[in-house]
Amino acid sequence: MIRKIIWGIMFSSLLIGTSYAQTLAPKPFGPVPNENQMKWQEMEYYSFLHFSLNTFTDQEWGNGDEDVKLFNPKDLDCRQWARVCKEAGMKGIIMVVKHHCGFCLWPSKYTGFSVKNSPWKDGKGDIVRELADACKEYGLKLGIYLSPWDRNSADYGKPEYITYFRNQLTELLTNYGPIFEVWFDGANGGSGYYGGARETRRIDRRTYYDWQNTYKLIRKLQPDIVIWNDGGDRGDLRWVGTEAGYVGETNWSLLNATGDVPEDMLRYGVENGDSWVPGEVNTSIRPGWFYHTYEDNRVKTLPQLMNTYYSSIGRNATLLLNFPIDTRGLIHENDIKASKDFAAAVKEAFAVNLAEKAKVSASNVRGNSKEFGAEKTIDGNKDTYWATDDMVIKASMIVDLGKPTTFNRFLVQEYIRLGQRVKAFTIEALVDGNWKELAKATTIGYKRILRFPGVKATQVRFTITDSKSCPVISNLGIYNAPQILTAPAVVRNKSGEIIIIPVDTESVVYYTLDGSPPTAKSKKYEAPFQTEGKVELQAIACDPSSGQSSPVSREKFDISRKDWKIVGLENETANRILDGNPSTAWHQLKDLKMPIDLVIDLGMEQNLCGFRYLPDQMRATGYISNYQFYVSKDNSDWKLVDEGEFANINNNPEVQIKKFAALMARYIKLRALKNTRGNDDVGYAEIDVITK
Ligand code: FUL
Repeated sequence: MIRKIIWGIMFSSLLIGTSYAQTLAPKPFGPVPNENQMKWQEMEYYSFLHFSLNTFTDQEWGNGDEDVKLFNPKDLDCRQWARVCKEAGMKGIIMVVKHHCGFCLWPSKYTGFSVKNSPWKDGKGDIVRELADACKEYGLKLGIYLSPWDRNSADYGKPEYITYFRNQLTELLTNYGPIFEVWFDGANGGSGYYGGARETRRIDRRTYYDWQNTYKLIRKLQPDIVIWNDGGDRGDLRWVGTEAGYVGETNWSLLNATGDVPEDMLRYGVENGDSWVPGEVNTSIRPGWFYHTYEDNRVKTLPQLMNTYYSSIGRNATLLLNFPIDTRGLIHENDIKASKDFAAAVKEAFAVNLAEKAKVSASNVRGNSKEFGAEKTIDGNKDTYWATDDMVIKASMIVDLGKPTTFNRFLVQEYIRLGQRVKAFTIEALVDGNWKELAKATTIGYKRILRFPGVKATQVRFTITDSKSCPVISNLGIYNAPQILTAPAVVRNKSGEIIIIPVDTESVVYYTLDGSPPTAKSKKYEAPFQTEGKVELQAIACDPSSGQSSPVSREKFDISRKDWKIVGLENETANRILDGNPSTAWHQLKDLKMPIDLVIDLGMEQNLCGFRYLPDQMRATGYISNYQFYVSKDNSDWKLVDEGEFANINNNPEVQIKKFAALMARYIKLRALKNTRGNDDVGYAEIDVITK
């Protein structure tokens, strides 16, 4: 009997032993992405297209009373849009089919404020249809931006509008094939035309739209969709809290399903959040979202776009890059060139994975099983991974490149289907027999790319120093990306002196003042120099060793501000408004109440035809949203020459340029009527005028 028992024990432990040989995969940890979020994340890069009546009125936000007859793009070509996006390496397009003004790019049954009453194609056109066809032809996915705020609709603010909104969504989600993403912007409620009422309508962002029922409708009509929502109930994706083109270095794909989401949380996610809500970085290739001719020379440069790439896709987010469609109905040539150069530079940077043929080893491998070995990070298969034993949350991997190799980029991916786990890691290189730290970072997520100065080494060590649970790493890459020179910054101070600042100390700066493109044969910049009157400056930074040059910095300065004085203020720091330095700002005194004026004496009469206002670039406060602009010859008899809103200044605090009919005056007055936060803080980084 006893023998039988002993045999029994031995036999069953043999069985256990065999089942142990087959190591179990780690269990999911915390929230994980659903299939739609997974497919979306793998798209990585796709475009936004902004096009509306705004394009023809040169505005960022329309009021809802614009004349539909203005909408007449003569050369509209959705195939060009799709081709450009495809060639830029994008995987899809999100079209703004209705912006805040309410104008619809498709002939909606539910409103007359659409293409059907415009001269374009005699009112028979449908841009959403043409774009859906073009996307299909080019193998791109289609998404839509439908603004919840509608400054045209008479019903906005009433329950009837929700029916209207859902009717429009239903049209869009049933008639145009598969839609991969739907985008509900957070700008909501305020002044507008509202069917002629011309008033201010406020709504409660949390309750008005009854999002949960709208979500049900969306998921019924398009089961494979992801929902982006910044205005109310949490969707599948989150805004990252800025339109400047980056997400936090620490970026958890998690949020809590309920409760407020301060901007910080948008930027970084919530480490122990209860829902999978990954970040999407949305930014425009130009300062504005809509097309303005005056931005033709302000298309982002290659270094700026590369920075955006590393600060979005390189930080566990996707990149949604906007092209404004111009008045012809096309993506502008400058934007095409920028997006192509960007695609080529990304391709070049990641063309050769130096780790691909390396010998890899790990400090711990789950169950010592080949299935979870370090090799799985370089096998080119996104569904295999290196994992450690359950209790091991610190581990390292050594990548032996076989010979001294120069590199400056490290790429790593977690197998996020099992959750986002890593909290901290380091990269080191074995230099002269010692481990030298190259970079230290926090989260990884779907993809993390680190940049560091080039180093030559044979061995690289990747150490996970902290993780929520055993790390699960699916991919690893080491690259040597070519150097990209950055255009120098140019400022003109109050006394008219021009200062050119290259990004690094090695490069040499050359410039021109006659509108011609600078080369290494142009004038060399040695020290700040004095200028008077209007100046057009172009500058480049050159690397003397490679002969390479940066993109061109172009700045047009108007009259010098040498003799300007801020009227009625002894405060020296107020002169920051005129110092030409965008990083310094001045805010009005605390006890003032709106409306708050700023009066400047230009020293002599000038032929004025516009002004520029740059809000505080360092602190997100005191942004003027509604203004009046006055001019005077004598500081007593004032003439109102312009008034309105600085649309979207809250999310995109770029320089605001306003023009008016030219007239002679010596004094200017910028009157702040409201700021974006509804308080009495008014700040300025720079104020300038435009003269004829
Ligand atoms: C913002 C909007 O108000 C802008 O006009 C733009 O559409 C951008 C993508 O979202 O919040």
